[in-house]
Amino acid sequence: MRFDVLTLFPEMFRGPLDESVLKRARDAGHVSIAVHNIRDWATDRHHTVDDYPYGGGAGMVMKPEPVFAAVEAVQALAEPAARVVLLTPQGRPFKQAIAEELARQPRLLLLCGRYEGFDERVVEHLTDDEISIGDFVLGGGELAAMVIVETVARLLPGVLGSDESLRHESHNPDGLLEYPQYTRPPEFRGWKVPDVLLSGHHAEVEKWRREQALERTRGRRPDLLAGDRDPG
Ligand code: 9D3
Repeated sequence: MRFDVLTLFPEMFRGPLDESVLKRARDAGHVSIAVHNIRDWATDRHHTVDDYPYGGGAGMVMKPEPVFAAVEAVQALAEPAARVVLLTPQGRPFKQAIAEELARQPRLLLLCGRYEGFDERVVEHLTDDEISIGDFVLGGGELAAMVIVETVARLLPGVLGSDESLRHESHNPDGLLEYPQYTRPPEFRGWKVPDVLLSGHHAEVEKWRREQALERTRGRRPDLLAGDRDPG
């Protein structure tokens, strides 16, 4: 799968995309990620990418011309045309189900905003999708784009090892939080591992884990328990 990222801060992407699973996936050719600076498509002497909002108000808005030019130029770099995803606080809340939907695309173009956001003509006429990663305030779309690249890449065939892939399939069967996990030593600073885990009684271990997962989910994420599941 090909990702193109459009941003005013390409340097932010050096690092996170070059480590671990993503590094292996890129080296193996399962994913390619090209990062582009929107400012390269600003044509005036000062390479201006923002301007004052019509009607007044605080902050600046990203001008449409460089953004349209950047997206059109990057679309032309490869085939087929990419689905254009705008990262914005107004977008639909990112979920694993959305990652699965995006992972079925051959190509994604992730458009990151700065300032107060984009001129609405960008939103209406240049993008196919708007995504937010949650109800908190980021400085721009860059970290959100990285979250999406990592989440989607992990779903692509061959990206995870067979071990990790298997866990993916068989765990969290009912959308519950994970049960608590322990490793050696059996006692650390006076804190003991629950006896049942040392008992070797597989059925009892399974029962304990199910109970723990359910209890945790009830306490921390009641929204995950049926009734208010995201329809996708
Ligand atoms: C504090 C400024 N805001 C109120 C006037 C609006 C605002 C504009 C731009 C808030 C955040 C941003 C920058 N954020 C993103 O571009 C963004 C984002 C986010 O902030 N939270 C969760 N997901 C995303 S995706 C893109």
